[in-house]
Amino acid sequence: MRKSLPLISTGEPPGGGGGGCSSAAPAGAPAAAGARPALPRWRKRKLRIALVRHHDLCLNTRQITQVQKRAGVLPHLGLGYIHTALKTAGFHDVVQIDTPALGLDSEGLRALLADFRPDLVGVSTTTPGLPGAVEACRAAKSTGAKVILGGPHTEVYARENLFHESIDYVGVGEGVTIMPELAEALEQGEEPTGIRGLVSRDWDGGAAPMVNLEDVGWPEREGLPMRNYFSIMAPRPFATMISSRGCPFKCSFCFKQAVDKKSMYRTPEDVVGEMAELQKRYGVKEIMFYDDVFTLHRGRVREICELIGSTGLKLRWEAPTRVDLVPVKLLEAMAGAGCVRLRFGIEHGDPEILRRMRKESDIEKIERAVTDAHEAGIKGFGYFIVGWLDETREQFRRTLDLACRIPLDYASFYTATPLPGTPLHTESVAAGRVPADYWDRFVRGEFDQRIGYLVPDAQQRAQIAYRKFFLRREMARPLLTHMAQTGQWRNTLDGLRSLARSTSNTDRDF
Ligand code: B12
Ligand code: SF4
Repeated sequence: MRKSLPLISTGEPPGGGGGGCSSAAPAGAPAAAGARPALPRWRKRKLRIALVRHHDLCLNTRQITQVQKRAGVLPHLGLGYIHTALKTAGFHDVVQIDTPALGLDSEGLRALLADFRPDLVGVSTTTPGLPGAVEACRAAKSTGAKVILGGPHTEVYARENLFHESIDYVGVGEGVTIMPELAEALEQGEEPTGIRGLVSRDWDGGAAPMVNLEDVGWPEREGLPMRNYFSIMAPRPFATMISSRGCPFKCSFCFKQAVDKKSMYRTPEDVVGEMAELQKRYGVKEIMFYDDVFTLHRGRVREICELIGSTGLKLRWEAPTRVDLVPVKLLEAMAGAGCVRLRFGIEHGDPEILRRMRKESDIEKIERAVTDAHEAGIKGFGYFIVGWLDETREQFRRTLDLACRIPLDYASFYTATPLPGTPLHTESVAAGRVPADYWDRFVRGEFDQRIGYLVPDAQQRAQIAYRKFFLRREMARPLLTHMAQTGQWRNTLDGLRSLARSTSNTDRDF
């Protein structure tokens, strides 16, 4: 008898089904571009579908281990949206398997999949997370399911992933359209050709058309281990949301996706409605927005704040933004509506490197924005990048000075990582710092080593930056306030202890 899954997330009880559509799909069936009749609504779809995130093997992280380990386990909204789209299309026998949240390794994932016996498995990945995703695809294939890989990674590498035998299809772009169409084709026993955004060994459907997430509905969270998600930044339980997608800026380290060409915004009503629902249903105490730049459309943010005020919603929330998009009045409105923290993409303290990053900001704007937020009662979190191409120690020290000089309560110091398809990658290859074919070979699984740092001591610089920022006397009060407000005592203290323990004699050289 089939055991019930801890994270089964169904609109209907798991019914008979399970009949392995993969064997039902006739080889070489005629392409049915646009001609596939939709199944009648009343007919229950039998396909069993698993949506998986599995990234226990992330070589190319930009974060130091002490921080990576404690930062938290944050939900995957993309899979939640795909789940909703599948349900709307009538597919109810769907589970999301989020191995970081469940604490499962590859063996655990394999066992769970074997138990669920899916017909179709969709695995999501970033490029750095690919080794874990390929493991998940292998586990899925071992159950006899059809396997599709999707996520931001496939926007730069699509067909190349088919090098891995366990991957049948690659989804490029919107999973919310690709997955229901693929599921329907498999359900009907057809070859999935003609689907936009689907790439297989016989078909190349280019990229899927863009969708406004508001038209999909809210991401499915039912059945997810909501209490296992945590962030060192937030009180538990917390949740994540996305209120807009896309960013028109072109910072040279940032991986651009199709959605960046045309930003998409959800209406204030839809955003505030989801916030209220999260509080009511899951008792969440804080919401973390995953937007690229939350305040891109200031009028909309103002309306969100007004709506929060008029509905009487009392909830902490926080969001990412740029230093040039936070006028004082907006900051005041946000603070009044429950915004407790803004994450600023500051990146560097050296004007020359900021210019090379194509950041379109400057030190004065950075100081102004962080100070204004602080004065409005919003805590500042600064994202910084260390170890930029040819960054001198002097330039690195400017980042440290800036981070410690402005009223920031938090900071993260990523090591510069030339993601494929970015201008930073092109420049790093041209400068001879990384091999031109690293990512191509990484995608084929030829490496167990991360891409090279752009300055030899980048990792050490990141460590030093964390230590100097967080282990300062001036941080005692903000850290205590943070722990008292979020309850993140153990995690924060462990992190600080581990930073202190790693102090080395060479810190003095910086
Ligand atoms: C929130 C976030 C995180 C969160 C949560 C991760 C998550 N996947 O949800 C955390 C903090 C954990 C994180 C970590 C990292 N992240 Co991140 N993250 C984001 C961010 C800001 C938003 C993601 C999001 O929710 N988008 C909205 C949802 C709706 O979109 P989505 O998840 O992409 O899903 C859509 C499509 O991709 C597709 N899709 C997704 N999955 C699947 C699966 C199938 C089968 C199909 C068909 C389609 C499909 O359909 C969905 C909608 O229709 C993006 C930037 C961005 N704008 O996307 C960066 C981004 C994804 N992250 C990135 C990076 C580099 C990282 C890190 C490596 C950074 C680090 N610390 O070292 C790690 C890697 C984690 C890992 N091991 O894979 C890069 C990825 C670049 C790349 N080439 O892959 C991005 C694009 C940022 C950037 N612009 O450079 N990240
Ligand atoms: S780093 Fe931020 S501002 Fe720059 S392009 Fe990426 S999302 Fe936009």
